[in-house]
Amino acid sequence: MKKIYDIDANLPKAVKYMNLLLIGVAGSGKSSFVNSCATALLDDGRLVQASLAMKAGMASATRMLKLAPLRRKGGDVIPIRLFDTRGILKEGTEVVGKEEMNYIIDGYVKPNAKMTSLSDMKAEKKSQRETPKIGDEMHCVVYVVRADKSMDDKDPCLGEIAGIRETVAQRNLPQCVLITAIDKILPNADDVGDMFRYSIVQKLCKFVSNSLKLSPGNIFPTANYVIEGVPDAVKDGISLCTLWKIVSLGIDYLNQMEGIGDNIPDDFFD
Ligand SMILES: Nc1nc2c(ncn2[C@@H]2O[C@H](COP(=O)(O)OP(=O)(O)O)[C@@H](O)[C@H]2O)c(=O)[nH]1
Ligand SMILES: [Mg+2]
Repeated sequence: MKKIYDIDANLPKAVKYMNLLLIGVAGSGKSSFVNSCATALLDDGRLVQASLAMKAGMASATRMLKLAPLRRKGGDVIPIRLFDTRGILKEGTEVVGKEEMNYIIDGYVKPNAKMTSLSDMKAEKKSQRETPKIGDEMHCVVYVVRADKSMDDKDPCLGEIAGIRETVAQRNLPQCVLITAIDKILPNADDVGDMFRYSIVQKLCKFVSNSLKLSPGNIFPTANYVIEGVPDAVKDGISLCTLWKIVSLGIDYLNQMEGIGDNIPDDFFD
């Protein structure tokens, strides 16, 4: 928790907020992840509904580049912006195309702007930035999939993600996968605190890593709070660990971009 509270110290001067983009189909657990992080960070003995979660199976209510603040204990806003996007799949068709995604990643779209087609978004001048800077760009792309959805080679979600993955990889932007609802695939949901010990979890991570050609170190199994739940140390811990892993990818990326933090002597490559 302290590491996340102290994130300011890890951000380059030009970057006021770390921008993390959550991408996933409706019902994959994006809003729940935002809420889980908000709950753990605020640490106020109650579930925070920062981003309204919706029932599985309902059409995506998220038609915007949704953003809600994460607050530390006491209420101050933490400089991490977790953007919650409209699902990438809707009845088998891509609703946010690669061009739109690139436009968002480049920082042209302001928080809480409507997500439509590229031309419509460009026409909506009020919700656009004309010349986005590094602080407006996304610093990590996070794909969100569910552990309990049939994750095999034919899974359309993975197919869609694989398509975007290429685009993101070309930009050297870090990308990772959040596998939510791990509690649903464990023999006993109460064992989420020990999820890494289960071979079913290890196998799933390996499968996702292989099929998306992403490093196993960038696959993060997690379990979110569900609406009926109450805060507990285990879920708080899982949410904060997962958030920290994502934030770390963003920090590494920014340090690389700014050329700081590497401390390589001038003659090293001579
Ligand atoms: N058991 C369980 N349910 C989850 C988890 N994450 C999300 N859900 C449920 O899945 C449904 C969809 O989640 P939501 O966050 O609205 O998905 P979104 O459309 O991607 O924002 C809701 O009913 C959540 O309560 C999880 O980690 N475990
Ligand atoms: Mg949502």
